Amino acid sequence: AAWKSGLRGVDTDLGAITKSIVGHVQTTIARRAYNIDEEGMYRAISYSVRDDLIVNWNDTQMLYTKKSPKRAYYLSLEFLMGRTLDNALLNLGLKENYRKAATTLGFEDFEELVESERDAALGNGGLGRLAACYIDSGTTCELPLWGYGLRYHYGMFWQQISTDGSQVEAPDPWLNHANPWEVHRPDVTYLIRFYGHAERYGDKKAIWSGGQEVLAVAYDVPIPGSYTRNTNNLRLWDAKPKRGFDLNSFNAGDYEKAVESSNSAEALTRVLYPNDNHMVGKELRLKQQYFWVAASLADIIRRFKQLDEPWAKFPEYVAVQLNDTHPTIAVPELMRIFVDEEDIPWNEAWEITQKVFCYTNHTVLPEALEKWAVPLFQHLLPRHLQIIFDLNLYDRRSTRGCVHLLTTSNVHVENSYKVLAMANLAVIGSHKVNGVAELHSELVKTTILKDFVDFYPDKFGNVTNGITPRRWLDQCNPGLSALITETLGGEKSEWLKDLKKLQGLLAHAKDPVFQKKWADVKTQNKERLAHFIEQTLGVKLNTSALFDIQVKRIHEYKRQSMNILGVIHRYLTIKALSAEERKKIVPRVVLFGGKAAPGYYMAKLVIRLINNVAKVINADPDVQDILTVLFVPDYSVSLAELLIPASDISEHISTAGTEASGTSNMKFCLNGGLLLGTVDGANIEIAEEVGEENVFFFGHLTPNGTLPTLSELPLEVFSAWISSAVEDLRHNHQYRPVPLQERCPALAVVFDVIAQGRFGDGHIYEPFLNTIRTGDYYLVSDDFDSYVEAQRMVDEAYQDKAAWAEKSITTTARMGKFSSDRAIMNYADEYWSIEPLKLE
Ligand code: DL6
Repeated sequence: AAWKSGLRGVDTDLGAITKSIVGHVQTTIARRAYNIDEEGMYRAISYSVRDDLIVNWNDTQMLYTKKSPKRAYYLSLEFLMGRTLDNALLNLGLKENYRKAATTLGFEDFEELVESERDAALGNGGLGRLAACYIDSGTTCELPLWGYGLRYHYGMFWQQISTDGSQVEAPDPWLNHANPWEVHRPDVTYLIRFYGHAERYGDKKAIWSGGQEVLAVAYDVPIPGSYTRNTNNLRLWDAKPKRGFDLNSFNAGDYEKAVESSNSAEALTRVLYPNDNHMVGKELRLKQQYFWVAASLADIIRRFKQLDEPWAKFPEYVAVQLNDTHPTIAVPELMRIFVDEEDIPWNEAWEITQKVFCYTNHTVLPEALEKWAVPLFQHLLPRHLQIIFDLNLYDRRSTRGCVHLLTTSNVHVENSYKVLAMANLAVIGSHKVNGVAELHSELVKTTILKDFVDFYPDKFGNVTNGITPRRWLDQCNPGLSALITETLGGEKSEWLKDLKKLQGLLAHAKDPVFQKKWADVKTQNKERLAHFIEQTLGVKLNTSALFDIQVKRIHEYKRQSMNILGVIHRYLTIKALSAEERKKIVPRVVLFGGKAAPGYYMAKLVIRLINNVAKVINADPDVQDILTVLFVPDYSVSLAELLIPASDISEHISTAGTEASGTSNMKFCLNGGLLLGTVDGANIEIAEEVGEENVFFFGHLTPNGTLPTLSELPLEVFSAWISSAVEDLRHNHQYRPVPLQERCPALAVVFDVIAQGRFGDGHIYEPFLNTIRTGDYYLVSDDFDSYVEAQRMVDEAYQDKAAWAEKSITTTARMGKFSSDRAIMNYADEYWSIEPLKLE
């Protein structure tokens, strides 16, 4: 407890906190204390907490300046932070004091205040939330780690569901109310150039001039660690016009033209592209990428120059992590700065550049791989294209022509044009490349980047993803957190900072008294969720039912389709039973959540089907309290915090070889939910840790319903087997098609029911049904029978309450590996070579 009081920079007793809140009410937000509303109180409290963070933040930055450690910079186009206040209070150990202070000031329901905060939804899904977990863990592990991203004015869209069940997108103007968690830094700005022309001279040098210039302005978000005073920084860039408006047009009375350029500058950071695992080749997106990367590198270089060290030492002070290929333009940009601006000879510049970057790949899906058309790139970044061409020649010589940065688009042969394969550029520009789970890292090497492996075998590695147990257990599941601390003894911080300590729960897994307490927490979490759902959607849930949850982006490869088709199958099965037989059924609540990219027709059709199936099932008295189905709109980090602790089973059912890792699988299991999944991504490692007997695996590619133990089947063999088995199945669907009726009779019955209009006009769903009838790229018909069988096994297992509780406790107890503290230390040691630096 010492760090909470004595070591802190700010007075944190109750009186001081109350005074600081009232001070902010009166000055920062200019209101009177006796007529402040909830929104104002939330802001005043946040400013007060921020004061505390900023004291720590300043001290940490001063320490870094004084000691000049090597630092790592995490470049991510997405940081899906969610809410901040609760997280900051828990990390600072001040939640109870602030709760009391708020009560003193007349705000009895502190949780309501906390929940009034809007999510910072600056990300699409797994990749952005991973960045947020890593930035939390980096600080908690006291690493000198900064994040760099963009300050989008509109985050991930607000999802609404129309009366016909379809997704409707609305903007999310999250900055409309001032954001207390950022510090505007007009003193930190850089000028960023686009377009123009590049003239070569000398040896591989050039002058880039003309075009458009835009200002990048910094906004800093302090990132607190848990049980430490260390506070890191997330620097987000916003775009501003270089000049307010064009004076000539203004003087000539053409006001529209006068503000045109300032509008175009500000449009840069206006909105996050809402695509997950799908590349969109839009100029504005490329502009966003360069703007962010150029500002971040300029900032890093300015800091390095203050050290007055030779350039050769740059990699001894700087490591840059490329989060997917989005920041890959950093490679030619650093070369441009070195060669054109700093006069460093090309070969030396290239050597330094490669030592700075590491690249994480997050997907092997072809449609997600970034490829930029050369003409577009040439137009926007003419100098960078020259550098890439030079690198291409250079690298092709050293790899005897086997790897190439340029490939030909295969849209139509007659229309073919060259594209830049950004993953290839990221590989040659980095000294380390990793995937995000063991199977995925192997697939990266055997599929999309296989040409590089022969030349750079030592570059490739794996860092399995992780999640922060602070947000994903302590914060979202306070009941379970308290029970764990009480059971393990000692301070909460001990297991929160060393998650392997959860293994101490294993000794209690069979204890009926402990099992009862464990199950009670789950029931309370279900009740909390049921209350929210009744309030917001007006549907009552049976909290003694098995809660089965699938929440993630809606994507064909994630196969929400199979889940809803399975639900229909279950419904038809129950309907065929007598009233007596129905009483024996294990009641289920099936919850879906997730957003579809606005242009993703098939994913949106699946949302519509889910909603319309839910409507019919929930209105049918025959299945009342036995089966309830719901699509929870506008899935977000905050909603995840409510849903995850309430699950008995969660579904992670991607086609084998398609989900790089998944991280929600880790969150559910950490909260004692059991996993129903395919042999894919991190599911495999979760099963290895928690024991195969505690997960429900299924799928055509899961021989005999069990995981081919990796020790028996080496990973290379396993990954090769998965890829070729998937390919064979697809090939057969394409060239030796068998009618659905024969392939999977149970599924054919479900299709007939949909087509006959049981869930609204059947024609609407024909395009979706046809993707499975013919082609079935995601192998739904191949896996459906074993999915239904796995669900039957879930029902059976759930009936034995003691055995289920034991499975649940064992699962939580063995999830220690999946802390993002482990993952970030793995990056720190093996990729960045940075060390913790503690603020005393
Ligand atoms: O690594 C974080 C996360 C994985 O857990 C998911 O399995 C994977 O689909 C996701 N990948 C992307 C790639 N998109 N892009 N660009 O979001 O990364």
